[in-house]
Order: sequence, then C-alpha cells, then structure tokens
Amino acid sequence: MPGYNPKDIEPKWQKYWLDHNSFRTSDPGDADFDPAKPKIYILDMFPYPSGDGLHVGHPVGYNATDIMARYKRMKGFNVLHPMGWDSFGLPAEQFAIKTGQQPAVTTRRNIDRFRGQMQRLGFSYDWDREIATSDPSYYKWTQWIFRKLFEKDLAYIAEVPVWWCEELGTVLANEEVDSEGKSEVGGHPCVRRNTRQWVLRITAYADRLLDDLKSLDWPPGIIKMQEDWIGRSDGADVDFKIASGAAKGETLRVFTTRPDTLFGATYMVLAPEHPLVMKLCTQAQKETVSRYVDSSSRKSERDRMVDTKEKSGAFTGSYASNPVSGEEIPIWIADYVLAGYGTGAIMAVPVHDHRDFDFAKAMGLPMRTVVKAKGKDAPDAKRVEIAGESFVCMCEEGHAVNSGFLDGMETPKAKERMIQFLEEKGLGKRVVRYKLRDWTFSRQRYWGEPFPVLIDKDGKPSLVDEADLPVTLPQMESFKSSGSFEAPLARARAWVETPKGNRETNIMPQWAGSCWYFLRFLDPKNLERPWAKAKADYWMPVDLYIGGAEHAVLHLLYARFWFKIFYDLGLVSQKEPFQRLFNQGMIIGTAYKTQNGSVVKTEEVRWVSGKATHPESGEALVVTQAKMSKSLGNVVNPDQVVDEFGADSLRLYEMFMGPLDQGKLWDTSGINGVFRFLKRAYHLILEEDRPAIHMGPADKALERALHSCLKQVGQDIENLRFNTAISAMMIFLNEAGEKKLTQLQAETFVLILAPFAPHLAEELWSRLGHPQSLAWEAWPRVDESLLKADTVEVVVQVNGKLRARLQLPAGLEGAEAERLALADPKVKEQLEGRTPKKVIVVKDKIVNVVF
Ligand code: ANZ
Repeated sequence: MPGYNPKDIEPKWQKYWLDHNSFRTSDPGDADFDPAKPKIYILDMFPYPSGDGLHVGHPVGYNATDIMARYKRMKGFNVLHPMGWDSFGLPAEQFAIKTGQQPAVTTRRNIDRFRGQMQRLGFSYDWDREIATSDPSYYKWTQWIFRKLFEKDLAYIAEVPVWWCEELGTVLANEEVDSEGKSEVGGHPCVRRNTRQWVLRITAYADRLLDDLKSLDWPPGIIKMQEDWIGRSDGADVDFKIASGAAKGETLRVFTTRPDTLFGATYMVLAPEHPLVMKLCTQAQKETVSRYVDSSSRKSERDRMVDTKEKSGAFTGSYASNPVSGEEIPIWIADYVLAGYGTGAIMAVPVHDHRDFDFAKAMGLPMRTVVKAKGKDAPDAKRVEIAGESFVCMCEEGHAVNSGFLDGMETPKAKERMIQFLEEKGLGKRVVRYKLRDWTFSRQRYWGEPFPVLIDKDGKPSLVDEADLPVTLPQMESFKSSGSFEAPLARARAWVETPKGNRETNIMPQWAGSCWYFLRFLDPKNLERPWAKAKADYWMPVDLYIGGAEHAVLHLLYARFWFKIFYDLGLVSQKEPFQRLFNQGMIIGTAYKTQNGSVVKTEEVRWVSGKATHPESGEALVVTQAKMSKSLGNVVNPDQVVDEFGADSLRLYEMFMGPLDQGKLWDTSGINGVFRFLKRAYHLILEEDRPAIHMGPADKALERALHSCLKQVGQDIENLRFNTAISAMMIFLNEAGEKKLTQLQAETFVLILAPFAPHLAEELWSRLGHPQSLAWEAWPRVDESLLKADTVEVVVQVNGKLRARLQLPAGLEGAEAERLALADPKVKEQLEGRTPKKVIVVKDKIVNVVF
C-alpha cells in the first residue's frame, strides 16, 4: 500500500542507525577525528530508570537536544550527545522492595526498557558511551573521587539530624522531607534524630559558587535560586556584655547585616536552643523560659520563619549593655530567631526590621528610630504609638539619625563607619555569612555507592587503598532499613569485617553519581582514570544542558561544587561545567475523578454529549489538569502514541505544542495535525512511492519560500524555538500547494525536516537516490539574494522635509532614482518648476532634493 506509513519506515531506520553506529562521536586522538571542526557538547539530565518507563513528559527535553544535535552535525560540528542512567537511589530501592526483587535486577531491566523506548523515538545518542551510576565500573570512580575529597579534608564525619519514615521503612535526608516533616515520596510522616553522618564541606566553595554564576548563560530565575540558596550576607558580628541578671560579664555575640542601626537596638533575642539560654535566665524566669524552650522544640523551622505568625517569646530576666549607647536592654528568647543561622542571637532593632517590630509591639518593648527614609514613608508601613511617640516601621536604606557619630550618613557609609568603629574598639568585626550549610553526604540505605572507607574501633575513618577499588555493594537477602536508624549494610557482617578493619556501612546519596556523569561520558571505558584530562580539555564545558527546573538548585549546585574541586585538583581546566542551561516546561495531563475523589483512568472515561462521565455509574466526572502521575491515572505512555502515529509524529507534536520552556497540556487529538503534516511532506516528495520531481527550472516563488523556510528554521533551532520552526515548515508546505519541487529543492526540504522527523527524512533522502544516511549531510546554505525584497521604500525629502514615499525596484541606480523622484507629483508641487541645486541619492533609502 503506497503512502506514509511510519511502521514501515521507523524501525528500519532505527536499525540502520544502530547497525551503522551512525552517531558514534570520535575523540581527539581517534583516527577519524577532525580537529578542524568546532565542538559542541549537548547534554540531557539523565533519568533515573523508574519501573514505570518513560512517560510523554520525559522526551520533551530529549527531543530538543536531539534536534540540536542533529542540526549541529549537519552544520559541521563535532557533536557529543550521550545518554546514561542515574540508577542508584531511593526510588529504585523502593521499587525493588515493592516488587520483592533485588535492585540490581530490577534496575537492569528498567534500564533496558528505557533504552528501548528511547531508541524507538529515534534519538541520536552515541550509545557506545552509555553509563549507569550503579555499575561497579562507574562507581569505582565515584569512590575514587570520594578518596580525593577526603584527602583534601573536604569530607568529614559529624552528628547530623536525619529523618526516619516508618511508612517507607527508610531513613531520609533533609531534602527528602518537606517543611511539615512529611516524606517527599508519598507524603508520609517522619521523625527526626541526630545520627553520625558524612558531610562535605561545600561551604568552603560558597564564594566561588556564587561569583562564577556571573559567567553562565542560564535562565535568570535559576541563577537567582542558586544565589538565594547560597545566601551570602555581608555584615558584622557584634559583642554585647551581660550587664545585669544572671551570667553577668559574659559576652553575647550577634550577627547583623545592619550594623548602622546599632543605636536603635532596644532589646536582644536568643534562639531557644542557644547554649547560653539557661545560664542567662534568672531564677524567677526559669520556669517560663523552660516551658517556652520545650514548646518551640516541637515546631518546624518553616513554621518559625513565617512572618505572619503570632510572635511568641519569653524574657530571660537578664540585660545586656548596648556597646555604643551603653543603654541596658532586655534579653529575650523567641523562636523567630533560628539556632542554625548566624550566631543564633540577634540585636533587635524594631523600627527597622519587620520581625522585630511585630515582636516589640506584641511584647510592649521600647523602640527607637535611627534611620530616616529618603522619600516619604510607604503608605502601607506598619505603625505604632508608644507613650505618645509614634513609630513607623522602615526597613529600607536612608540616612542615620539619633546615632551619635553616624548621624547624617547614608546607610552604606554608616555601615562601613560602624564596622570600622567596632573593629577599632574590639567590640566586633566584619563578617560574611552564608545560608548554605555543609552537605550531608551519607544515607542509611542499601542501594547506593559504598564509601571507600574503613572505620577503626574509636570511630576514626581511613581510606581503602586505591588498588582495592571498587568496594562493591554486597548482595543482601533483605536490604530494608530498620527503625533503629542503623544502615542495612551493617547487617552484611561478612562484608563489613575485613582484615584491615570494618567497613563504613553508610552509602552515598543519589546525587553522588550525578555530580560527575557528564565527565565520564567523555571517556566511559577508561580503566586507569575517571577521564583523560585531554578529553575534558576538548569537550568541556557542556555547551547546552537541558532538563527539568526541579533540579534548579541541588543537582546543579552539587555538580558545580565537585567540578570546582576537580579544577583545583587539576583534573579539568574550566571553572564551570554547564555553560548554557535551559529548562523545558512540564507536560500536564488531564485527570478525571468522581465526586468522592476516586480516580478514573483517562482511557476509561466515557464521553456523553461532550461531558466526561463514569464508565459504569454515568456520574459526571471532575476534570482537573495536573502533573502526570500514576496516582492520578493521567500518565500518557509514549509507546502507545508511537504505535498509533509513529515516533516522528510524537517528536513533532511535543515540539509544536508551544515554546520549549512553557508548561503544556497534553492532548492526544492534537497529534493528528502533525501527522497530517508529515503525510503531506511525504506526498510532496513521493508520488505513488516514486520521487515526484519537477524537471524544468525552479519555480521562483517556491524557491524563495523554501529559502525563507530554511533561514527561519536555522535561526529558530539556534534559539531553541522549535514550535515556530515547525510552523515555518508548515507554511512552506502550504505555499508549495500542488506544485512539484526540483530534485535540489526536494533535497533541501528533506534536510530541513531531518532534525525534527529524522525517520521520514531518512526515508525520503534514500528514495531521492542517496544510499547513505543524511545524518552527516551539510545543512543547506541560505541563498540570501532570493530573500531580498523586490521593491524597497525610498523617501524623498525636499529641503529637509519629507514630501513623498516611493516604492522603487531594489538596487536602483542613483540617476534613475533621481529621475523618478523628481517626476513625483508631490515633489513637483514643491519645486514649482524650479531646477534643484543639488540631488543626493542614498541607494534604496533616500532621495534628498535641495533648491
Ligand atoms: C539587626 C538588624 C537591623 C537586622 C535591621 C536587620 C535589619 P540575612 O540577610 O538573612 O542574612 N538575624 C541574624 N541571625 C538570625 C537568626 N539566627 N535568626 C533570625 N534572624 C537572624 O539577615 C540577617 C539579619 O537577620 C540580621 O541583621 C539579623 O537582624 C537577623 F534594621 O540585625 B539584623
């Protein structure tokens, strides 16, 4: 049966690409490597191979990188475009537990499924470079890197709180638990306890992680999130002496970003967990303070930070003296001050800090205005009247008042002056602080990289010799965590006990493998080193990195951190791993629920006069649009779409739905449109399955339409605007109408189509008489001369005033333009028969007439 049938075309070309290893990329040093070409490294955030397989949301990013990779090969680049698997981690472990199997077995199977699905979509990965983070041949090098971190004193052991989740039966890290103490996976309640953990000293790199963001081509929103996560604050530590009450003579250190407001500090606050709390508290206040400390230990950090919350606190009974005014100010404890930030204590300046303002107002504490705003007070500013004096909360900068030697100074200058004063008098010093905390780098679970570490009887760690790597994960019958917070590996006694000492039984977090996988892709089979430096020198940095915005902070931060360590170790020559970052939008699915909330799968919904109803009861369903998830029954499997319409249609549809960075609602019926487009493209080139070629000279209008399409598509790909690129191809098809293309035009169109619908393009290319894949054909050159407009607008000025606009043939000679301008009725009217003194012609733009 002649006609466009993806089932006949797609498997054939997928096999061809694999058999010919069409997308193998050679490296510097390989015989077939061409150093004259420019390089581009195009990377996807590699997936963790879940048990559910791909859903249609995954390929959005993979489609985008594939189009870019195919295009850049045609543009004459050396293109590195690899794929692998982030195969350690909690989801894989949970899947194995749920299905009663070994994670090593389920993971392999899931990987095979993912790879198969990707190959069915025709992605042009260099499969020779495939890696999986859970392979010993890979994690050997993750352990090797850990050895380096330990040697550099960037890894240490500390007591850190972790969470236990009864429901999941596992220990969770902070980032796996939400602000309400529920697990990110499944939303189950968790309890917290301090345990011994490995911690990485990421804070040592805080400044560089912040500064180097400037050099990156990333979405501004992501840069901002990284900046906020690192959270640099410039300020000062200030020492206050305890003047009366308990602990007289002790020093209380605070951190402030506004040392210029020191004269306005009218009380102090300690976090309830501050070590001095009990010491500072007078006999009379002991009970109140203890009760408060106890009640706040039950609140989450997020709750304590929320501004609108009722402020609560307790007075300790003691007073400190303000180091600049000498005034005695009361010391309180309150949970709006956090133990883990700064010094865990603050000087409170109610008029210039919202939280202090609310607290002082609630507790009836004194206030003093020490900064005057530049303009008027904000109309919505908080106000309060105390003993006949009115105070307006003002947190902006301005100039100092009521502040002795600072009076009149603008805020930045006043800050500097105060820091100088404090340093001179030994009352404080300049400091920079970060929100960023060191990174808890161990998990009490099974499915992860073992640490290359032995622990002696006193708990002291030592490294396993490099020659003994990898330390492989032992097979265990049961690898569930236990409620005792003990790592499952501790139960593998035969593995733990070695002649040289006992093994560390914690494992690394899933982030470990994804911190450096982009480097292993450069040299995946190297047995001597994690990668050869020369390869990193050539391929790094990643030129385009596409993935989900959910990795905006942690993955990118951790990977950048390790990369900077590699730089310091001389393993790479660049400072940043990912030059250009792009986040693809999420695909949203439609979900159907009954009134009482039970889910009805999309394929089971019955449509009655345009309304979704229950297949049995006929009840009208509640329709919502939400992130695709199994529990909502709104996941669309790409395999189904490929079965019905083919991979090229799926690829095209996902790119045509809208701009790459925006969220899009999946609508299977929308695929019909792109399927029809591909069918028309097929029939434009083939008639009864034979090339339908126009033999005479090229149709001028068609030629121009083709080159305008070519130009647009090239520009759009560079800018990741794939939806408009596809529209441009559709417009061309419309303009072509019933006309036939010449051989050259047909080839040009097929090459334009190739990055988007590679199977169909390969098929057409071969039918046009080419025995080899088009993957490495040159991208056609735009003939700019065709795109120049035939006519241009030329304005005519008479004595400097615009008098006429003429449509003239483009490129008209000066004398001819002058003749036509002077013949124009409006110009004639101005001249009233006079001969102009001078006529100046700017070709294709202006005729200037002076008389
Ligand atoms: C006095 C002051 C006056 C402040 C003023 C602000 C405005 P960032 O920018 O987030 O670093 N602070 C210090 N340690 C704290 C803690 N452990 N818990 C809660 N708040 C704490 O904020 C630094 C400011 O937050 C510090 O500057 C301190 O309040 C408060 F007009 O000191 B400030």
